[in-house]
Amino acid sequence: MLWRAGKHEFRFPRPTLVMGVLNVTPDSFSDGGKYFSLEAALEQAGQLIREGADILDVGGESTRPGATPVLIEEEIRRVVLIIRQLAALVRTPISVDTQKPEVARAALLAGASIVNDIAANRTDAAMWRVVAEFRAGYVAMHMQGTPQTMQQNPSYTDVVGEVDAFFTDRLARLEQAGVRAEQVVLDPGIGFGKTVEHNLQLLGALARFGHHGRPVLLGVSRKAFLGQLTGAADNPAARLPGALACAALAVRDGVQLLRVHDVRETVAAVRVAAAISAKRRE
Ligand code: HH2
Repeated sequence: MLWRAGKHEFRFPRPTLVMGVLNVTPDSFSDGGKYFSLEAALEQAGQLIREGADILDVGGESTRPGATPVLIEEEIRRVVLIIRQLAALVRTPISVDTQKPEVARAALLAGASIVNDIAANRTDAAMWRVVAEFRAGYVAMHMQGTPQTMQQNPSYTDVVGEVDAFFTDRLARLEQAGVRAEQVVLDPGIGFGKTVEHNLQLLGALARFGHHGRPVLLGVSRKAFLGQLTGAADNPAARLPGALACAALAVRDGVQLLRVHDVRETVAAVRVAAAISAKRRE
């Protein structure tokens, strides 16, 4: 399986790709404000790369439940400078975590190769035309509702079946908009319009999403459901052991990308899980 993302190409099977999160926001739920200045963001990017990140995911708008939306110009201002600098300094592929086609375009022009779209449940194709034009990689994430409404009353008849059907539908729509399947990565969107039970059902069914023939990305890092399961409810950083358990099981289930804040620890967990998976007997 091949994933094309601008000038980058990833061939699978290969070791799980670790996408390091670089939030240049004042209000992200887990690290808000820490990397808001250009200097701090560049320093953190270097750290993530040294720890083994394969991709850097730069985000200028928090997606936490109830977060305040950011204006286009402000989001562009937050992400473009850092992406331009990073693209000049490092070879690591850069992804932009945005819901806005205008921001995606500006980021791709600045040197990003991947658009990470938590709002792939969109109805209009403007974002997809940008992705098609730049031949960028595209992460199509499932979300029920919007970040403002998603946790109010998430409800599904069959969460796994509905997310799976969403992937089928998005691949078809993306193709209509000129985005090739080989550009696309699928993400079940853990915590985006989902209860703890929905998240667990999806995490238990990750292997099922492989039939689309596309890489699957998982983002569980520091998320609230881990706190609810382990009692680390008030401290996102204390959710790491839970996230590492998910990472190991995801590797076993064939997930190709992990989006994480704690790169060094995830790289180590992935390495052990992969070594065991390679010896598995069915
Ligand atoms: N989760 C978050 C943000 N972007 N993108 C994808 N594809 N998958 C995810 O699971 C995902 C994502 C939320 O985490 P974080 O970036 O730490 O927080 P915030 O949105 O508050 O900046």
